Amino acid sequence: MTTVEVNFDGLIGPTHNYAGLSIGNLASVGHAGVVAHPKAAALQGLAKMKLLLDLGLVQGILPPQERPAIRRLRELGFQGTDEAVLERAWATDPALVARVSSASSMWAANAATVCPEPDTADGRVHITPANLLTMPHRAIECLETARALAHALPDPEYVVLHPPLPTHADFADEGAANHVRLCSAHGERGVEIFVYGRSAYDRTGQPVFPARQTLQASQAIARRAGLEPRRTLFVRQSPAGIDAGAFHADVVAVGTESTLLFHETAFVDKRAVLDAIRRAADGLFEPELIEVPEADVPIADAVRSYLFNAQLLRIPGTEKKLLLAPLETIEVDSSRAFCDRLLASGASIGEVRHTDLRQSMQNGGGPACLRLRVVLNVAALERVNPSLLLDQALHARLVSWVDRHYRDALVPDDLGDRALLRESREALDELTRLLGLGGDYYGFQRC
Ligand code: SUG
Repeated sequence: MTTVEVNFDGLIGPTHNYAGLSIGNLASVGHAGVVAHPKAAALQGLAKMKLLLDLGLVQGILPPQERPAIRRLRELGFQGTDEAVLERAWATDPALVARVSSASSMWAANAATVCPEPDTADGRVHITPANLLTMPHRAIECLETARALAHALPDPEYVVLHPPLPTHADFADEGAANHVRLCSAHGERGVEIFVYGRSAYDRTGQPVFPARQTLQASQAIARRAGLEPRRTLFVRQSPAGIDAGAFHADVVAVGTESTLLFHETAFVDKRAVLDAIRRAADGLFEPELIEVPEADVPIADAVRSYLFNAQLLRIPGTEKKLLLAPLETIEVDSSRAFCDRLLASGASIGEVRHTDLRQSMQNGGGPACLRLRVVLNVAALERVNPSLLLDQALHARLVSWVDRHYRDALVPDDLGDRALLRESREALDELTRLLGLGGDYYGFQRC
């Protein structure tokens, strides 16, 4: 039976801005206060989705979340009409308003962890929405994420949607950005690699920047899915990498099928990790482990270029894999030179293409951050909500929707503007019709 990878990309929301919210994410902090271009951002995201669609892949969409999240401001004691709540919060605590206004749900690699059906105990896809509790602006995402996933993948016969993990720092979870699955082909049993930044039980050697994924969270996700222990690995991301700005594992490693492309500094005790991968794959497939040495691409360049935050894709009808990398990969000399050598090396990666995602990149989100990979067999794919699968007509409608509703420019000082609240709601209200989400999808529609 054919099994495919469906990429659900987060549609970039109308409040996209640079508020410098993510300590440890160098791009986010470095662009704090810069003028953002929400319309350009959303169009860049849609262009990437269309590129994959044109290449013959199945492309899904996750809607943006309701921002500003007035609900959160009310939980924190602000009262009155929605406009008054926003204005009062803005007058007393603009930093809080920035935290409830981020369009951060665009980075769908942090939406959830997906364990595909060939690996799970009951033969269903298991999904755990990420609690994202390390960053306050992201911790408000998970309930609406769960709602979006339930709309996209509504059939429990094929997909088990777990609740997010408990809301405690011991179980801090950032989703698929810290999870790689290797296999011979998507439909075959694979090896699932969970990369964590810290253990809740061991404070030694922790990075200065936040380690957002715990070992305990990763273990719980694997347990829920009933993954086979000998095919499941828990490996620690190097604290030095986190302190160099690799705030998620997908900033230093990317994998698909039997190929893992990783930076020399990605993991603690690299040799043991590579041995463990080979052992876990034994009898299933021969892993292709492509290491990028620090001497070739220094970690600082890897973080600047987001070489590893590429999408590694199998395009139907082609023999070799495609690496879809951000434009910045060409602009950083060492990454560009590495890609040239990679293509000449005889590895299974036969093409590198580049995509312009500058608006997202300036907040630390490359091609891989913007998508949640969901591996589905034919029967499960038939049960996906078709309204959330991109085709050319929907792409054209979404481009027109962005053109009509999004601002060209936005700075954090605009976030207290009641007009932005109104415009965002008008946009999202229309979107629920475009995506068939129903007239009560967003909280503001239910009031
Ligand atoms: O969580 N940036 C996101 C970027 C997430 C990238 N995802 C992956 N690597 N998978 C984050 O740090 C910045 C928002 C701001 O500063 O306004 C932000 O949230």
